[in-house]
Amino acid sequence: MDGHPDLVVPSGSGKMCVFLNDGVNFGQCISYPTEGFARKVDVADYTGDGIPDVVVTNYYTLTVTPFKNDGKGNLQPQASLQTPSPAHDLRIRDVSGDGHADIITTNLTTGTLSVFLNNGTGSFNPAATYPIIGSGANAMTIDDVNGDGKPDVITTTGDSSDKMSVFINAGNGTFLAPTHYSAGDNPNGVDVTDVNNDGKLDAVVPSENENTTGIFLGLGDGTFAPKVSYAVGAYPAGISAFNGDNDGYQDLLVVNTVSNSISVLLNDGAGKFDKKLEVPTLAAPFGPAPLDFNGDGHVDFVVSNRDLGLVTVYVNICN
Ligand SMILES: [Ca+2]
Ligand SMILES: [Ca+2]
Ligand SMILES: [Ca+2]
Ligand SMILES: [Ca+2]
Repeated sequence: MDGHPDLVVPSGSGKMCVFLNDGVNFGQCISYPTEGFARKVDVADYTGDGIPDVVVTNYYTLTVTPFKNDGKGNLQPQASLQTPSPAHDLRIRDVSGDGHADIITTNLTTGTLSVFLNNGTGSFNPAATYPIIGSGANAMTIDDVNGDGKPDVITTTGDSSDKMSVFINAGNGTFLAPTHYSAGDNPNGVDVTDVNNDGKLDAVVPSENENTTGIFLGLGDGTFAPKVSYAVGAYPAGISAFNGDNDGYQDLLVVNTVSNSISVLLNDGAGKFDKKLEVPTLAAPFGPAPLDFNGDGHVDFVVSNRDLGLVTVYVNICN
């Protein structure tokens, strides 16, 4: 809690790492044991004391484990929660509107979404589970896409379903049946932002087998126009919107896991992305996570290099 964003990284077999940021550099990995293969983490205050906590997914044990922050920088594991199949993506977010952050997962092989509501004391009820489509549920993001103040869930499903799916929040932490959109061959990754500055949230989804990123313009009522696609590098497996050049328009970071590069798609201000930078990375990048880690007002970003066991920080030198 020193104002410098720290990093929490799942480290595969049996641990996650916390890297503390002194505003200039990150320290060494502070390691916490996890149940089996740690795949995904999210950081948010679910206990309600204002101090960020951590939740990690354990891929092979079909569990997620909440870690409570004791306020002294130590994370204390709490009882694990069961997912119907390996959790692929995870968010900590208050979807029920009671002020207590809930846990939401996408579950790969069952093609489902699980919502663990916070019971108000920082522990969680068993999941309500919703079918998505097919059997390859992967990425997720949460934002209010129909403007009613309730956060909605957007997922991608690869396998043979190849859909972006939108779950509108019905209130009280329950969701309507999803609406599906064709999202290219093996979509894996989704973010929501307003790319054309019309005040309506749009969705961006990379397609791993087409080496493209699709832009779905939002109509403001929770529905989306069919996608317009732009070429990126090989096997794009992650995306994040960010304002890279501080011009007020949302640019896109796409991590290309086979070409070992990041495509930076630059927004022309009208939601078109005909200009692109290709940034080489170390092997097999995953992520990305944007954050201003050195506090200079320019968004930096972090990717993990799975096969190397590394996390790489890219510092934005834009001025
Ligand atoms: Ca807390
Ligand atoms: Ca809640
Ligand atoms: Ca909503
Ligand atoms: Ca828009």
